[in-house]
Amino acid sequence: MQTTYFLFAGALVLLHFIATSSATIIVANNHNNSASDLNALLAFKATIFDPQRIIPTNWSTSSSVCNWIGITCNARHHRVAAINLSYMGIVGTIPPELGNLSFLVWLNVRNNSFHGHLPTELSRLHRLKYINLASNDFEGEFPSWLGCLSALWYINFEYNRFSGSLSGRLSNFTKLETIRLIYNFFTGNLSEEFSALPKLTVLDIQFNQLVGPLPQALFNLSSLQIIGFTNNSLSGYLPAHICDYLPQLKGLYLSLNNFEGEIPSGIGECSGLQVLSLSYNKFRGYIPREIWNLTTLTRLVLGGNDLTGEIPKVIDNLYNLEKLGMENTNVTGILPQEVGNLSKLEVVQLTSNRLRGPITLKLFNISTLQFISLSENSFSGELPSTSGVFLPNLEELYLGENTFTGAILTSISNASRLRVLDIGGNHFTGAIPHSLGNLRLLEVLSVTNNDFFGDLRSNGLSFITSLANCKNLKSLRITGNPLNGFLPKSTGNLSSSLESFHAGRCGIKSEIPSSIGNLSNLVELYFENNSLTGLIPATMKWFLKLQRIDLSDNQILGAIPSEFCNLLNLGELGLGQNKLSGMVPSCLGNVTTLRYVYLNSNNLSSMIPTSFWSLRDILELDMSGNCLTGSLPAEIGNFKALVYLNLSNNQYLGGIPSTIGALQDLQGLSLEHNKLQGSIPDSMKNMLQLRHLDLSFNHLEGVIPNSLQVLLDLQYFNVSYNRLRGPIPHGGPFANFTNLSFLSNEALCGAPWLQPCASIFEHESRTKRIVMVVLLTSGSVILALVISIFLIRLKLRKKILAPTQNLLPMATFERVSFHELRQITNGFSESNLLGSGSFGSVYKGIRENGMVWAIKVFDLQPEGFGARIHAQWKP
Ligand SMILES: *[C@@H]1O[C@H](CO)[C@@H](O)[C@H](O)[C@H]1NC(C)=O
Ligand SMILES: *[C@@H]1O[C@H](CO)[C@@H](O)[C@H](O)[C@H]1NC(C)=O
Ligand SMILES: *[C@@H]1O[C@H](CO)[C@@H](O)[C@H](O)[C@H]1NC(C)=O
Ligand SMILES: *[C@@H]1O[C@H](CO)[C@@H](O)[C@H](O)[C@H]1NC(C)=O
Ligand SMILES: *[C@@H]1O[C@H](CO)[C@@H](O)[C@H](O)[C@H]1NC(C)=O
Ligand SMILES: *[C@@H]1O[C@H](CO)[C@@H](O)[C@H](O)[C@H]1NC(C)=O
Ligand SMILES: *[C@@H]1O[C@H](CO)[C@@H](O)[C@H](O)[C@H]1NC(C)=O
Ligand SMILES: *[C@@H]1O[C@H](CO)[C@@H](O)[C@H](O)[C@H]1NC(C)=O
Ligand SMILES: *[C@@H]1O[C@H](CO)[C@@H](O)[C@H](O)[C@H]1NC(C)=O
Ligand SMILES: CC(=O)N[C@H]1CO[C@H](CO)[C@@H](O)[C@@H]1O
Repeated sequence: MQTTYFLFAGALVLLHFIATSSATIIVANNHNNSASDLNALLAFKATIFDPQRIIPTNWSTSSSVCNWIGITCNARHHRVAAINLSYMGIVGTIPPELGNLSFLVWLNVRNNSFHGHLPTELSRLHRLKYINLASNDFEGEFPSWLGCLSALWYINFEYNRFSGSLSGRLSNFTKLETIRLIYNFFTGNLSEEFSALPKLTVLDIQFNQLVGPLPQALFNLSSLQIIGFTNNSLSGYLPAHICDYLPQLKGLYLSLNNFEGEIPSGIGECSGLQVLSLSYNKFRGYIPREIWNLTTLTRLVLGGNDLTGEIPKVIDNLYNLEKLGMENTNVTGILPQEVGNLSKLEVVQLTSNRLRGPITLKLFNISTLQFISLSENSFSGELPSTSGVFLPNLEELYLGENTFTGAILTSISNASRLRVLDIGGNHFTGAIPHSLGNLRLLEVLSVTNNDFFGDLRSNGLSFITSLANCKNLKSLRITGNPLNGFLPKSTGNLSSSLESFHAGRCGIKSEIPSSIGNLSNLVELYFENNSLTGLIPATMKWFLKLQRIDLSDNQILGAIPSEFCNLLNLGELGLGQNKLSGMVPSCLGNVTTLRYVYLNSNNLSSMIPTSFWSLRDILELDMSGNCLTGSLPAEIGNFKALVYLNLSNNQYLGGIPSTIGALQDLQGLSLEHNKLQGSIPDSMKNMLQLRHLDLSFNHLEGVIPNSLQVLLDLQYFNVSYNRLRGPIPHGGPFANFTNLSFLSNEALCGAPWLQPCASIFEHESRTKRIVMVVLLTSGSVILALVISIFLIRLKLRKKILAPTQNLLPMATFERVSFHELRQITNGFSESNLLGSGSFGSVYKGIRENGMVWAIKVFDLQPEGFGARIHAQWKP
């Protein structure tokens, strides 16, 4: 970037400095003090670890410090004037003794591993003109004493870990020309900076964490050539007359901040501006017309703002332009053919705008172009027939997501440096030309979602053979074209560097050739939604880097090959909707990387091997629509990360294990159309993320646990066609479920469309309980005991015990139904539990009239019933 400015021949400048400083030494220093230089450098040597072992031997007291490597003395007085230890891989700190090098002019330790804080003793280096600490691990604040070093001309602290505020610290450098603080952690705002910097030329504080507006004083520093604040969090407006006092400005780098308002038209006064980089801010409004008069511009970078207007014909004023970056700016209109006059253009980035119309032939005549992206616009028409002919330097061409039509012209293969060709999401048609194979450097080819077509006779996939010439091909994407052909054997001759192969929805009607196993660097293979037949080739065992494979929705036969168990990077296995049969291979339990497994709608049979349930990190598992049998093992609770589980439409037997409640991230559970028995586990109340629960068409019995009312995210619930009984919960999500959720069960009750529950009330509780109700007034403990009801379901069934007279010290009775008690305690949920003891538990319930009740529930064995009551409640 701007580093090209001020690239002086370092050594020459150094000599110049040393020479000028030695001239002043004679006056300043009339006694020989080189002993202190030696001490200082020995102290420095002691803090340094030099992995190349140069300094420990070279910095020897047997020779003068002036002969030490990296040390330069001034000629007349043999005092240390310069230290240059750059690029030596040194680890160490700067010792305070270095402040004794009173004749030091030049300090360069660039690109080492120095760390720690800068000692304040360095403030004694009054002759220091140049300090370069770039690319180390220094930390601490920007030293306030640096302002005392009035001779400083150059400061470079970039790529360190300096932090804190710069406030008030960038002033009084009357000779400073360059300050580079890129890539540190400076924070705070700049409100008081920038006074007394009459010579400042380069101010570069890109990639820090500064906030607030740019201070006005900055725009008065008339020698400034470079202003760099890319990637901070600066905000506010740019001054209208931004350039009036910056006649020398060459580079304005303000991208990736929060600046707002309009881009000031005063920018047109910066007549020497070469780089204008304002992208990814919050600028709005029109692009000022004055910008198009900045004939010196080489880079115009405005992307990621919400700008209005069109790209004008006068863009060809900018005849020095090398980069035009206007992606995501919401500009409209057509791309004027004058763009084609910009004969130095290298990068045209216009992704994601509202540009339309055909693209001008002249764009394809700019031989300097390296990068073109017109993706995500509304460009249309056919590509000019000479596309590519005059683009010898083009490396990346993105035309995706437009409405281009016509064929890909063979002339494109003249763009012989092309590495990326992405024309996906258009209406290109015809055959995919074999001439693409001439693009020997091609790395990415995407033609997805077009109208390229073919048939079996011509084989629409035959171009694959020619792509064998592209030895660097990493990504081949042809998904979504009616190619209607077959995968040639030569598929295996594609570059072994191929990582990504997408050929879904292409109408492929063949087996997968076993030669595909040659593509040993594949990371993703997507062949979904074709008419693939035959077996999955065993050669896939060579895909040791494979992470995702999707062969779903084909007509693949045979067993799931155990070769998949070798693929220890596999995360996604999609084999659904095929004709696979046999067992799920038990070795699959070794592929612990699996996250997404879709084996649905095949003819898989037998049980899921137990080893499979050890895959603890699975997120989605769909084995629905097979002939799987056996019972759901308790280990299902191991799948703690599971978000989606579908085992519906199989032959599962037995109960739903209560461990299923451990799947606390599960959002979708489909177990419908099996032969599951037993009750719905109460533990399901812990599956708080659940949105979809389908248990229909099984043989489930018992009640719907009232505790499921806590599943507030539940949007779909279906327990139809089971043998459930008892009341349907009212609360939580159940308020929204209709009869369609509960069709055809044995004895459900309580919902508006069903019988009331009273008549079958005594059936409902399977636990044996006695319930006492204790009235609480707020703030007090138990004041009065008002025992209303005991509901006990004993072995002597169907008998509701009458309240036992001798247990009642006072007599204000109120009858409350068990149902209401359960409702006001949220089904005796844990959140309503006030306490529990040997006797049982006390729950809090709030009735409709606002009264708070404490409800005591005794855990009773039928035998001990009488005795326990007396023990507890004898007055
Ligand atoms: C400093 O040292 C580096 C690496 O040895 C060298 O490339 C560079 O020219 C030196 N600079 C000066 C000014 O001597
Ligand atoms: C130290 O290195 C310098 C420069 O390479 C060389 O001239 C000098 O002889 C070396 N001194 C010793 C003691 O190795
Ligand atoms: C200073 O002392 C050093 C060594 O002690 C000697 O080499 C040098 O010539 C002396 N310089 C002056 C100016 O006396
Ligand atoms: C050099 O610096 C150290 C530490 O800053 C100090 O103690 C010492 O007196 C100074 N002078 C000499 C001649 O070493
Ligand atoms: C800068 O110089 C002015 C005038 O000499 C002085 O008042 C001010 O304190 C100095 N600021 C700093 C930060 O040194
Ligand atoms: C651009 O420059 C031309 C020629 O110097 C001048 O006529 C025109 O007014 C300028 N346009 C703007 C917007 O400054
Ligand atoms: C683009 O501009 C149109 C009309 O000027 C406006 O309605 C739309 O919100 C803008 N889009 C964005 C993403 O700013
Ligand atoms: C899993 O891998 C281990 C060691 O790699 C092997 O011994 C074991 O048989 C494998 N398990 C299955 C089920 O294949
Ligand atoms: C019932 O459905 C409505 C509308 O879909 C929704 O806003 C509301 O939150 C739902 N209630 C419950 C308890 O899920
Ligand atoms: C330009 C240069 O040599 N940079 C090096 C700086 O040091 C790091 C290691 O700390 C190297 O990776 C860079 O190549």
